[in-house]
Amino acid sequence: MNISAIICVYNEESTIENVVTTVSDYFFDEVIVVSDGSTDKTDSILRGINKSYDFKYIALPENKGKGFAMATGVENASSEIIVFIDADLSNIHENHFTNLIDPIFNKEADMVLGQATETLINYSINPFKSFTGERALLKKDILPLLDKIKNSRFGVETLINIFYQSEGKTVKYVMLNGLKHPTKFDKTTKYQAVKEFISEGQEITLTVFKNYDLILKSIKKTVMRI
Ligand SMILES: Nc1nc2c(ncn2[C@@H]2O[C@H](COP(=O)(O)OP(=O)(O)O)[C@@H](O)[C@H]2O)c(=O)[nH]1
Ligand SMILES: [Mg+2]
Repeated sequence: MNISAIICVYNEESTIENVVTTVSDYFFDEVIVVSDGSTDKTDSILRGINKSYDFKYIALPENKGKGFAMATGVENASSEIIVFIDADLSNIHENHFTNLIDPIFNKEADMVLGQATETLINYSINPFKSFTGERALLKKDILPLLDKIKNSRFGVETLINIFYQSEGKTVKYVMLNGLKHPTKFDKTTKYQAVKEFISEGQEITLTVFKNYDLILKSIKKTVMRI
């Protein structure tokens, strides 16, 4: 089975080069980078490294949200397996990719969610762990969800998670040792970070309301199992 890596980026000029070159050096069959209307140096950095690194670069003319960027990546992907990787990571290493892919290859899981160990919140108590940007899955499984993903903005991870639950699919968590994922408070001012948390929370809540049918379906599945 072939593997496409998809990196969605919005204004990550300090980390994008290292993430894209590390991903491109790994033996993915295809690497797709989607810039979501970035306005900082991200775009010029990507055009520069695209001369020596072989990846498909898609620059969306305006910011349409994380979900739209992810869906655009999937529409342009030619492999059966998709690995999403956020653009704001540091200490990223080849082992992290192997950890994400192995359970899919070995048919142990339908979707693998990676947990960066170097974050503010300890993994075992992190209520946001299913919102991770590092995930591996089969393209055929999310194709039916693409239209919804496009409009979900930051609700995208919640949407994919509840869809997998409603379909009764197996989800596995893997630790990505040493990987550093900054919080919004590391990336921007306190005021802006709080603002982003609130709007992200609203987008996630909206996703839950809009997809209540999926939640009911997964509750039914769980109840039938008991
Ligand atoms: N903030 C933001 N990030 C986006 C957008 N589109 C793509 N991304 C990328 O999605 C990833 C996650 O975004 P981030 O703001 O770090 O969210 P968090 O990890 O949930 O705190 C990063 O790699 C961003 O560059 C967008 O519209 N807004
Ligand atoms: Mg982030």
